[in-house]
Amino acid sequence: MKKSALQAARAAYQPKLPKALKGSLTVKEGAATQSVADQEAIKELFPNTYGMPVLTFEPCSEKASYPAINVGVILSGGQAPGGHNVIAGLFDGIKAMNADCKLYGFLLGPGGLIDHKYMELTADIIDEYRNTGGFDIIGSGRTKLETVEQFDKGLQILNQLGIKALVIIGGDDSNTNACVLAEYYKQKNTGIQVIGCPKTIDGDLKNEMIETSFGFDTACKVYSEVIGNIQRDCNSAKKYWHFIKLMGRSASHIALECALQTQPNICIISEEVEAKGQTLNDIVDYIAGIVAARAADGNNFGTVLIPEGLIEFIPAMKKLIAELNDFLAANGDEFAKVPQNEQISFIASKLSKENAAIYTSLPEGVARQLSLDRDPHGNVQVSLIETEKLLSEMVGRRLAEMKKEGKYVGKFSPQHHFFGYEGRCAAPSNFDADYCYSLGYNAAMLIGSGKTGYMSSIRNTTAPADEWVAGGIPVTMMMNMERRHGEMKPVIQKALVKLDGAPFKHFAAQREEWAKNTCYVYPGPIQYFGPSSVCDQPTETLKLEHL
Ligand code: FBP
Repeated sequence: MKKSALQAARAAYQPKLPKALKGSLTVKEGAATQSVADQEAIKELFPNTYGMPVLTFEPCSEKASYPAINVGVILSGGQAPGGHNVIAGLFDGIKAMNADCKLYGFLLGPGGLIDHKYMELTADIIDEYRNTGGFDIIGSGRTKLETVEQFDKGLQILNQLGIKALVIIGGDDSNTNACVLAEYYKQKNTGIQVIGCPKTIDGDLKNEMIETSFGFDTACKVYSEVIGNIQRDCNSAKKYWHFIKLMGRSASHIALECALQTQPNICIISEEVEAKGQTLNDIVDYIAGIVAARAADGNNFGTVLIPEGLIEFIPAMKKLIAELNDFLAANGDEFAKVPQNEQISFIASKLSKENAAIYTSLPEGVARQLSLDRDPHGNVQVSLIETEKLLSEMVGRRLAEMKKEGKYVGKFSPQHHFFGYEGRCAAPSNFDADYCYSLGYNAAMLIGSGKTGYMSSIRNTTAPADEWVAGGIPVTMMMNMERRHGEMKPVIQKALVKLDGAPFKHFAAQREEWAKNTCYVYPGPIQYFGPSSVCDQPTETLKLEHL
């Protein structure tokens, strides 16, 4: 396969490891742990994996000997830069324990385990993928591993291949399911260990013990590069307002991080919208106010960052979507027979007065999206809603009203962008390359220490890699009970943007100035070679959280 010059040079990059993972190690066990909430309920559901201690690896001089075992690995959910390095680190880690260990990859996500689709990952294959973006080494998928039938099907192939440990690389849901699987395999005395690794560009799998999920660093740097480029274009022509939607299914970490890196005129944070109980009109008024103030200074241009999950955080929209979901689930067949040009009025006539008023105030395209695009569970696919267009259209209307009232003199020409897929498979930054390789190598050490139900954890990540702290966090420690599809379930708490956290506070303290003046920062592309001050910086979010 033809390689670019950068790919060829990057293949030779040796990711950095924390001190403890560079040679022989010993495990230090902390005190027994508790789940973050609902301790009794979680303990009852996880009698074999609850309360385990936090583990820290420390260097030691004694060389341990490990048996040759077979290990399986699964990539679960959305792609995130660095996944290949987790697998490379895992491979090198098990080979360092015993050269006869073997690694099997299950294909296209958890479905590969259930359907018995796999391949052996040999040194030649691994070498092709070191320090590359993407999940294409074995593919990924969104099948959820959650039923006993699936666990038993998985057990068949694990036994058949002699696999003694399974590493699941995924987000909060996949790691929750990894823990349920660990508990089940332990309870059945299968002798199979299950270890999780924290992945997602969304950055919402983090807590006291997991500082960041991998991929967030690279994805945000890619988006910030292009936002910076757009800002320079915008500041050169001075004629467009750019509405930029950024991925992040639920939490606004990506939008916030990109704002910290690029200093746009406006960045909406969904968590703040929800906390303040804002309506769509409040957001539109806020943006229109800034557009008008800049126009008064002669600046008819600017940038607006919008998190992908915004719609579901606007309390009134959330209620409308919930009523639409229920109505269409019960009356889908009847709705399908309504002619297209009557669909919007048909739905409006069936909604509560309050929701009908919001529904009919939406631009037609958005109202249509809300009623048509549903996922297999019958829910609106919020990521398909073009929030960037919805907002710019409503801001345009609001500015026209303001013009009539004499409150706005200017010209408003919007441009729209959605950045998501552009960053999910980028070549991992040095931070992600090192962090992922360490997470994978560390997962191998957790396996070698006989652990199950743990998440691979690398801490102290704002220090140089040599000083990173390697170890394991019991997954049950991060859990609480939440209602999912009408049932109470144990889940890892999703980390939303904290409004009292340092990254948001830093942003909030400066946003008025960024709105009025033009304070753009142009981060430029990720650098893989060069001075450490340019190549090895973690995200602003991590730096501010660990000041
Ligand atoms: P994960 O949580 O699985 O890592 O995926 C994150 C994400 O990239 C979101 O930002 C986005 O909303 C979603 O995946 C899109 O996924 P898909 O391409 O499968 O629709």
